[in-house]
Amino acid sequence: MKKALVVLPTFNEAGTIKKLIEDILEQNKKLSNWEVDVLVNDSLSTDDTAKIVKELRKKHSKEIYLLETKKEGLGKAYHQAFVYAIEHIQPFVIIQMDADFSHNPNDIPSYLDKIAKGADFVVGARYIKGGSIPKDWGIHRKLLSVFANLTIRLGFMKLNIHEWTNGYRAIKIWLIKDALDHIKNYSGYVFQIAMLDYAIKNDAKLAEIPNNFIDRKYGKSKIFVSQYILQILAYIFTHSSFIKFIIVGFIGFAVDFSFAYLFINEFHVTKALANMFSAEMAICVNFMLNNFWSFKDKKIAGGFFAFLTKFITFNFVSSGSIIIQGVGLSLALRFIGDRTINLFGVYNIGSWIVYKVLIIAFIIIPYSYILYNKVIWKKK
Ligand SMILES: Nc1nc2c(ncn2[C@@H]2O[C@H](COP(=O)(O)OP(=O)(O)OP(=O)(O)O)[C@@H](O)[C@H]2O)c(=O)[nH]1
Ligand SMILES: [Mg+2]
Repeated sequence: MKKALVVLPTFNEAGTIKKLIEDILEQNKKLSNWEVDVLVNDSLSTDDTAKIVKELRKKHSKEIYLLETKKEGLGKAYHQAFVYAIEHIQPFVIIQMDADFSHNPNDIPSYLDKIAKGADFVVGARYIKGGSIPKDWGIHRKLLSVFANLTIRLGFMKLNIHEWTNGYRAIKIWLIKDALDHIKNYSGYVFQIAMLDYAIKNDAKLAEIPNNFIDRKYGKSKIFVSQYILQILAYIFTHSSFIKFIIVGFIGFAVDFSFAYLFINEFHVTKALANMFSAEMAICVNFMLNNFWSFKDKKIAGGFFAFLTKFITFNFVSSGSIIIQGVGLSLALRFIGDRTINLFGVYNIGSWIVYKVLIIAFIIIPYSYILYNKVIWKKK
């Protein structure tokens, strides 16, 4: 028998907690290889949540655990529960679940099934086939949820992961142990994103299963939306190699133009030669910034020669993007046309500028990002 521990963070969930714990423990009847226990971390609810849990413990002292902590946010509550579970309960897997019945306890066996089949981290996904968000959610709530997930997916350029924010998950204890140091910095709801990001970066085996999120019927939501949005954006900005790669791209562009300008106007070098110099300067700057910042988790190791080999390869990849731009632009000019486009009735720009921007956005960025990840900064 392996132990699965369902962690329920609670703040004023007296309307649901009794039935929820009973429904969770009921799952034991369906499971022959698992023992399912419950750990409630109650952050000093002002209603009867803790009292109800204590009452239930009289009958189920071995299956129900209760922690009572100060209210310091969802992430903090999970962190405290994880530390307690590791020290005192030692389950094989932890299931995270909201205590307001938004997550159906009858789904627990499906999560455990995925874990038994080898997944380290199972996410209940609302945005895949078979999953859903509540129909009766207001439009702003729907938009917030959809856009938050989309922003994170694009921000991390991880298109195969469809759900980042839902809190119905099963995670193997070894992964939680490893992640403790990382997630302790995120005390709010953004902890969910930090936990999944850590799992991806550490090559955990992920699985998504459809989740039908049910709107809460009792109690109040604790989410503070504007703070949550800011925390999400800050997290992506500080942890996404894709965003950093884009910023480095802009810096490279600025370096290229500034040096070309300087060589041509100050040092009177010929235009072609000046542009070759400036392009190489930009390549050097991009390589260093990507190595020591964007992809610093995968920094080139193996000494000077490994570094030099990668630098030369990087030059080839960069030359590839120059060639793609040249060929793409001449094809577009030839087949779509070379004309002047009037913007907002004010500016006239050559159509080549539009082509160039589109080629960079839809060909050069994916081309470089994929090759950087697959060739230059490969995972060890
Ligand atoms: N212990 C503890 N639990 C919390 C805290 N904040 C939220 N929770 C619990 O975390 C779970 C999710 O919080 P909710 O307020 O339901 O957030 P949500 O599900 O995103 O929002 P709704 O759809 O409005 O319910 C619930 O079980 C809450 O009681 C906290 O600071 N401490
Ligand atoms: Mg909820």
